Amino acid sequence: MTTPTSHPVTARAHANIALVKYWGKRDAADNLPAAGSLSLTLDALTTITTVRFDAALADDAMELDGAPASAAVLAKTSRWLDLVRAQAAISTRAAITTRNHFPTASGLASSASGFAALALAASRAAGLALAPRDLSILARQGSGSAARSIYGGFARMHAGDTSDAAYATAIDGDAFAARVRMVIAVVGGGAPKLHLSRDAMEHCAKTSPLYAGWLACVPGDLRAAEDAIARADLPALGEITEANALAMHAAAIASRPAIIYWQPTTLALCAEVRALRERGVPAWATMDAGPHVKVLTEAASADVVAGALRAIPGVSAVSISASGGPAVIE
Ligand code: 2P0
Repeated sequence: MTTPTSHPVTARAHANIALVKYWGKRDAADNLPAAGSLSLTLDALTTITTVRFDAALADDAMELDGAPASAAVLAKTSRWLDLVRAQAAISTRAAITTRNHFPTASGLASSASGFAALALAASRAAGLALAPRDLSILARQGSGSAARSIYGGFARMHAGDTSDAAYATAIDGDAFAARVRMVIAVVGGGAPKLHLSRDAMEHCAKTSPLYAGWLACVPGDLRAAEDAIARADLPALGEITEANALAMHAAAIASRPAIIYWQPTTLALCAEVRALRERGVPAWATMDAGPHVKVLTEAASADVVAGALRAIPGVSAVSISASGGPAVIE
């Protein structure tokens, strides 16, 4: 083991929204997903992270959005940095500075962009030059959804048979990705998550009578979503997106005790999205581990969708995001 001091390396990554959700693990220790997933990376949700390995440091240090990270976040990040140190055969501690540039009070999860930016910055700072597939594995070991944020546009997470096979790949569909937009409606002012998704997934897998049904529907949804992207068929992709999110939430809601991420405003937004469709506007809703609603639409309809969502009582902010690029060194 050596203890070199590195130059600081800064990386940028964007968050992604799953169109076919990741909900359940087959191995918590190595953070292996129970099934594949599929996402769209978004340009409006960005994390910028700087990492420097410093021989003078006795412990890892982390600043998050201008303040020292909590002990729990630092401990988790430090354990993850051990994976980078093992690959690079170094023992040096690291100083991390990370900042999220998300729409004001978005209340959106940042672990996807966070671990994607961290995987790129930390591996480079440690002297590693990892291929996207290996970066994706490293990001997954921090947070499952982060594996997909290594790529721009549409990305596909593969469950794989082993840890080395559980990575994401880019889906060829950049021209189609450039045509779509995600309209993000924030519900309830971005309150902290009711249930951490990591704990919620485990509870759902253990207690929900619908969990097996949820897992059984994922492979077909992945095939249908990939076929829709290959055909640049937005209505087909939208239908799968909305149906898959509802299946994930149905499994979560059936957990005992229940995991209910929705608020009344969430359902009012879903009803508005259906009403938009009935008027011929292409719009399909998806929800994650929180009450916010993200609406898949086309660029030409994004303003109409955003205006309709803004009018729903209980919505605190609405933003429009285009497809984002891959994780890059700044
Ligand atoms: C997703 N979610 O596919 C799904 C949909 C939440 C709902 O990925 O435990 O923070 O760190 O691997 O990636 C949130 O889970 O979970 C998530 P960990 P992560 O986007």
